[in-house]
Parts: sequence; C-alpha cells; structure tokens
Amino acid sequence: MASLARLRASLPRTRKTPLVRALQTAADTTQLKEEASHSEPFMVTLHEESFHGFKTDPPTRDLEVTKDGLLKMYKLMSTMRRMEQAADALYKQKLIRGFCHLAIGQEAVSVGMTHVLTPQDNIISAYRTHPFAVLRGGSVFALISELLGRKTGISKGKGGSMHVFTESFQGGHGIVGAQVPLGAGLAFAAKYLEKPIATYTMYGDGASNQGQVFEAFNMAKLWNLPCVFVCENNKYGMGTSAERSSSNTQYYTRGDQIPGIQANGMDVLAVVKAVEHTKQWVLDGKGPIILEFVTYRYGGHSMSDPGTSYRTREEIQRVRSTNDPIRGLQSYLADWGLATEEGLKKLDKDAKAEVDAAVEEAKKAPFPPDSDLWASVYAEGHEPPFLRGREREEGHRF
Ligand SMILES: Cc1ncc(C[n+]2csc(CCOP(=O)(O)OP(=O)(O)O)c2C)c(N)n1
Ligand SMILES: [Mg+2]
Repeated sequence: MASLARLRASLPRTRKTPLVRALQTAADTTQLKEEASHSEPFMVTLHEESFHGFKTDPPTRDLEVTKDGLLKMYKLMSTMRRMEQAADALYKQKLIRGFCHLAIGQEAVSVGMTHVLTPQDNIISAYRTHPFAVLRGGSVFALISELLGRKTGISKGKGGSMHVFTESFQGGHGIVGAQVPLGAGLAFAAKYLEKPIATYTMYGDGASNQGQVFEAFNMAKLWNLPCVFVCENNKYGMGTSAERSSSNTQYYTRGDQIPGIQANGMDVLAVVKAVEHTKQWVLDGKGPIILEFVTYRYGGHSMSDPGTSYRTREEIQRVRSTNDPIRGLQSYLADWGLATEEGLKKLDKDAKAEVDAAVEEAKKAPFPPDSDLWASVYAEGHEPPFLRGREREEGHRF
C-alpha cells in the first residue's frame, strides 16, 4: 500500500525484538501489544469485538500505530466535532439555511478512513459528509463558508450542506443511494485505466435497502471491481431504526457473493485497521468487499429533527458515555502514557480556536454574485446557448 509504505519509510524502524514487558491482557479492550513508544511505531491488539467476517476471515487485530498518528487523529476528531457543533449553532442562528446534516458521533469513520487512504483513492458518499470534504483536501473555512452560502465555499456557495466536493472526495449526494452506482463506476474506471486506486463507496443503513445498491453489488462482483462498499450503519435512517427498515441488519452479510467485514465504527483504530485491510484486498485484485461500520449519530437526522421522538434520551446518553470515539482514543492515549490530560485539553482548545477563527472569517466572506447562478451548471466551454430559469424571463443566454 503506497501510503503506508511511504509512512513507514519516513518513520524510525519498528523494534524487531519482542519486549519482555508485553502488556497484552484480557481482550476486553484495545491493549498495547508492546510498550508504547514516543518515537517509534508500536503494536496494539484491538478489542476482541472489533471485527466480524462474512465469507472471509476478519482482519487480524494487530495494528501498528505511532504516537504522532494517534495524536493527529485525536486532534482531527476533536476539530470535526467542533466544526459540526459550530454548524449546529449557525443553523440555530438562521445563518445556515436549507438542509444541514451533522455527523457528530461518527467522527471515527471519517478520520480513520482518511488517515489511511491516499488522495488518489476515491471516497464517494451521501449527504452527511462535512468532515470528509474537509479531511480530503478542503478546509474548515471552505466548509463553513459553503454552509453559509458564501463565494469562498467549497462548492462556491452553491452546493450547501449536501453537495460538497474536493479533488479527492467525489461528494456529497442528496438522493439516497444514488452515489452507490456512481462509486461502482469510479471503481470501474480505476480498473479500466489499470490504476492502483481503491474506491470507497459509502451509504447508510437506510439506503442499503435500495434496489440500485444491489444492482451495483452485482455488477461490481461480475466485473471484479476494486470497490469497497461501506455501509455506515448509524442505526437510523431518518426516524426509522435499522430493525424497522431492514430484514437483515447485519449489513456486511448482504452482498450475496461479495464477502463482508463488520467493524466497530466507534473505535478509530478499528476503522484504520479495517480500511488498511480492505484497501489491500481490492488492490490485490480480489474484487469488491462490503465494509460495515457500526456507528451512531448523536443528533437528529438533520437540523429540523430533534432526534428524540423515535429513540430515548437514555439511549443517546448511554452511547455518549460508554462508546464515544473521541473519549475512546483519549483514554488509550492516557492509559498508554502518550498524552496527559492537559496535553489533550490543549489540542481540544486549539481545535476550538481553529473552528472559531474559520467561522468568523467565513461570516465576513461575500455571497456569490447573481451571475454565478448560471456558472458551473455545465463544464466551462460546453454551455448550451440557452438555459431555462423558473420562468421564461429568468432564462439565460450564454
Ligand atoms: C431517493 C430518496 N428517497 C428518500 C429521500 C429522503 N431521505 C433523506 S435521508 C433518508 C434516510 C437515509 O438514511 P441512511 O441511509 O441510514 O443515512 P443517514 O441519514 O443515517 O446517514 C431519506 C429517506 C431522499 N433524499 N432520496
Ligand atoms: Mg443511517
């Protein structure tokens, strides 16, 4: 895997001799396999319940990590949460209009995935994607600008919360499930062009029941496409629980001939391992694989849903207090002697400062001019002579 090979090359070499003081104990939590190092990569053994496999063995639970890598992921998860909380506040102040879907609670999925994948790999998803756009080459400023409808936005202020793209993140799609065949198409292109690219095609537990998802599965398997179908199972599709919408809630087993892996999407290290494993799988030419991340959204479906009429406050509180992805990584870092409470608080403070500054800057940014309404509808130079508006007199001649 190019990214990991590069990462390894740039890091000091792993200790070859096993340490006498191996700390692995009962597998009730992720454990150090060898003494944690401040400067060198070291091994951890993931929680026993991290993975399940369907028609394939699950990944091994051993993962090589570095202190810097863990701290980087902590900072990014903290920043993504602050950013989504800022969006929540801006929406309530009526500065963000239209739809706004937040991914608070699901940070381990976006941060863990983007930690492993290279910019050449593809990620395509639905509409709960603010963190992906930022982590795949965007910025908090460009994302918040977009939500505020400013010209400096990641989609020039014309896409809004659901339609965010970067060079290495293919959106940002509002029609449930529609991105799944598109993802299969991206994987087809990679195979056709013989490029060593992995495509991660994401969809939710709600979207998983759509016919086009199964059509995409079929073609991907038929043509052995290098596609990882990622079901981000956050337990609800709008106000409908997975149990009420899906006859089989083991989403990783729903690919018929396509093998699957279920991973704990609340543990960023399990996400990292699952993505390393599946990326290698598709690059080895083994064809498509389903990867289900079991995760949870703390907020409602969108800002117009308080999220408490179809589930109890106790349920949300229980996940927050026992399974939170940020607190989880925080306790690994503290338990393994890699960070102090003050050190982590400083990272949280820095994340907040970065988001606050981006919000203030975005608020000052200009709105797009009216003429931009007609731009970017077609690729530049390919516009038709006339574009219709809502009414005849609103039409535009290029
Ligand atoms: C084709 C289509 N049908 C219905 C909707 C309305 N809708 C928006 S989100 C959603 C639920 C999707 O849930 P899930 O796939 O679990 O994603 P999550 O919101 O949990 O991230 C529905 C039914 C839509 N946008 N597109
Ligand atoms: Mg869902």
